[in-house]
Amino acid sequence: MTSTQDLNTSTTAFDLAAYLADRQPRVEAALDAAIRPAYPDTIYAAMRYSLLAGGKRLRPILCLASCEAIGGNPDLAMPVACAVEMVHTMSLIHDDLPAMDNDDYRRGKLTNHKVYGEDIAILAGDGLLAYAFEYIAVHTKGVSADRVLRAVAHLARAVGADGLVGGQVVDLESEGKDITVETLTYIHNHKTGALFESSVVCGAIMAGATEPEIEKLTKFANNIGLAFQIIDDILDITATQAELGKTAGKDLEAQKATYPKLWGLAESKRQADKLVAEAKSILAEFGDRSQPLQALADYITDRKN
Ligand code: GRG
Repeated sequence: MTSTQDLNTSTTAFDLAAYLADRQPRVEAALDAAIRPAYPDTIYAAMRYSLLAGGKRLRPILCLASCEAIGGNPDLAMPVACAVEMVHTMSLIHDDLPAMDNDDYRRGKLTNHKVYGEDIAILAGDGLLAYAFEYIAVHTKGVSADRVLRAVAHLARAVGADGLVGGQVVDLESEGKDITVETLTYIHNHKTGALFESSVVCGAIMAGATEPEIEKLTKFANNIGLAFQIIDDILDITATQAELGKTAGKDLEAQKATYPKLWGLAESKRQADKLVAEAKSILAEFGDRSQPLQALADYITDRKN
């Protein structure tokens, strides 16, 4: 078996920049092809506006990397990878609405409701959410129906009251209150972690992962999901609007509980690094095929936006 030390060394050798330079345009092209302009023009334009506005494409790339980690051809996972990005994008559109976080900028551009109005922005989110599931069901090829069904169920759970929706509700109810670290972690495990988990697990399901493999990848994804959010809280304080592509300092302004508020900046970074180190060690037995996932885990704590 490959030791964690060996994997750490080989991760350093892995060229993440080259990997991303290959994967990001592939994901962009697949998303562009997934939703074409159509009638009614406004709704398709609004859906495409946010879906194709850039973004790191971290969730779909994790999905493809997870499929590879199990030995699958990443093409098998492209429809579910696109679906995950559609769900993520719709959650950003709804999160930015005046009734939620009320943001003017996202991905370096005006938010969906600022361009198309609140009514169309709500419907653009709804349209993306519904289409995400249709897209998996109709466009996944070369994967058995039971695997497709399992991925659909996993992603649906991540979206609902036990996932993003539940996390958002507790977040809204916690604004302006002193909350415990347990409540903050609940919010982020659901608002952010659930979709990371589904991205990784659904990619692995496409490749026919075994139950023990799915269990390990779930733990890996939960760790990197939480680390991602801790870094997000740090960047909200330390990065500029130009770097983030969205308003900086929003958490302080909205009196939101954050990890830096509870732990301070240095301890928050230490906790994120610890979660990523643990995540990488979980993948030790997956060998070299997990190099992209390992490097993506490192990227989560090293990123600047
Ligand atoms: C899912 C039905 C349904 C409704 C949405 C609004 C809402 C319920 C949930 C909020 C979810 C949310 C916006 C969580 C924050 C996640 C997060 C850290 C986003 C930033 O992700 P990045 O940095 O963004 O990966 P890019 O733009 O790079 O994709």
